[in-house]
Amino acid sequence: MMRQITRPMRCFLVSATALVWSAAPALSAPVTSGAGLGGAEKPVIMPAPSSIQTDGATSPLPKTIVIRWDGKALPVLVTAVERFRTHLEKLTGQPIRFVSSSADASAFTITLHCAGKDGAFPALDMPEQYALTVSASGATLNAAGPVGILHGLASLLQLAGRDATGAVITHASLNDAPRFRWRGLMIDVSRHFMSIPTLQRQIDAMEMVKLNVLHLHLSDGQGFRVESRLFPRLHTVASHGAYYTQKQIRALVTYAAERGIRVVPEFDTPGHTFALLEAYPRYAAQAPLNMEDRAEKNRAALDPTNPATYRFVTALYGEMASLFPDAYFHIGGDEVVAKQWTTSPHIQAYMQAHSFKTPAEMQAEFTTRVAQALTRRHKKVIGWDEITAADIPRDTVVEIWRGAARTAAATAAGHPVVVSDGYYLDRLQPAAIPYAQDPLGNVANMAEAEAAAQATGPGGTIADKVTTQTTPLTDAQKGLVLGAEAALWTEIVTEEMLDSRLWPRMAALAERFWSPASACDGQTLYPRLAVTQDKLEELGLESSAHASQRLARLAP
Ligand code: CP6
Repeated sequence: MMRQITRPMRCFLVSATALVWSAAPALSAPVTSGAGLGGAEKPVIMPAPSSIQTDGATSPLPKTIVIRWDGKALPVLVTAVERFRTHLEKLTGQPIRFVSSSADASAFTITLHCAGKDGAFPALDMPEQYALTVSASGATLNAAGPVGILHGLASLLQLAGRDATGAVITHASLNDAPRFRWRGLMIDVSRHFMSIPTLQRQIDAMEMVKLNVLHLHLSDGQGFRVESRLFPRLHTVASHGAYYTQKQIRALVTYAAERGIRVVPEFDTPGHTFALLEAYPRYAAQAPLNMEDRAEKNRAALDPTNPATYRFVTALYGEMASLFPDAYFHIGGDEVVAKQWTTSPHIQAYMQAHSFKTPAEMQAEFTTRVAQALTRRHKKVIGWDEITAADIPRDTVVEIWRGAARTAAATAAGHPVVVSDGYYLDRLQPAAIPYAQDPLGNVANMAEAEAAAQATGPGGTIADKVTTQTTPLTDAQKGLVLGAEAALWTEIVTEEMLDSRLWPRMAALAERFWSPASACDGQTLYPRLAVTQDKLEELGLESSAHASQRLARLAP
């Protein structure tokens, strides 16, 4: 584990890596930062590509590199290549100039070939595969679409680095494509607001590890976070002063799109609506709102019997649906507290009049009506798994969070699903635990996960901590699993903590969601995460070094 150290503040991280190594003597395959160890070891690319051939040999990376466009240079790719250049400068520690041609026939040349053209925004069905070859004379990157080029550039960056001789690049040949089309990260910006630069840093890191969905949980009991022109009290009152303007949202969506990332907005109803009801109390199931008990912030719910509630929700969703261009719109639907409805006389009477036997049946009516309004606006609807407690339209996407058995049930009923069960990163657990959890419900590489997690301390084995699918999914059910999402709930996570709470564990999940199950190597997970974290920090993620600088400023 001898890497070139150019900045003294990195020493701590390297020694932490060394500690992981000494704690896991069974690990035998050396892991390097991708370049600079005399050509003997495998480079680290996270997530692991579907296939890679490399002998570990490296070439010096010159300061002037020829970029050759084999086909049209789409604007999104021109900006991506400029971003790649600045990243390359950071990772190699030398200035780099890109030129379009060179008199020197032996100049290092990167040839880019993008077969397809881009839609305006990334989408679930965009082609993402790419093929990348790096040799002494240069690199060739072929992709079916622009996002494939972005993924190829992310891999190419991880093949670059520096050693005692200077900037180097590792020779390799990759063929790569994602296992799942939906590879997300959900951030709760209601409980703790996250500023735009903080979200941009997450998007930058997501691009590096080939995640493609940023799901923003934009409303909950603690705050409504988007400017609304139709219902301005949502940002003037329900935000408690912390919200994104529509202009900021548009810019953020564009920022993400340039990096191949979709933004899926969530506006949680009919539960988790305390903040919204502070602004518009007339839609509350229980009036007046209980302002005394802080637990009430997770309980207050909309009144589903009031026609005005539907007019409000569908108009608000309409406004937000046109602000966010993604085809998918998340309506929440989680954790409705039944008592909010069952202890209200007029709601009880409504349930009886409509023969709703349970609150869930009444919620299904709410979900169906809201979903129909969104369908008219050409949106596909997604909600948390509670929405399947009673019959709802079959094409409603279900986000699973309460156990793999619900993946089986929802797909058996014909719903597409996104799995976030097992992937809650606000929970403090070692990366190996969520990493061992497969989106299809079974545990991949259990033996390896066990070995990698030996240092997880007391409290049983990995097998105790992950949920296993008792009945394997059929092929038809597997086909309905669009992908998976890590979730970061922020009741106890502040903006200052966000980067360190999410990363590098998020990179482990990015691999779980992208790589073939067979390419997920639990044995080398921790050292590979350390290498990846170093690079993410060099590219701008807030590091422990930033945190200690902040602390140093606070010192007397
Ligand atoms: N907030 C909302 C939450 C959670 C959910 N919805 C949550 C529940 C249990 C755990 C973690 C998060 N904090 N709106 C459930 C989807 Cl363990």
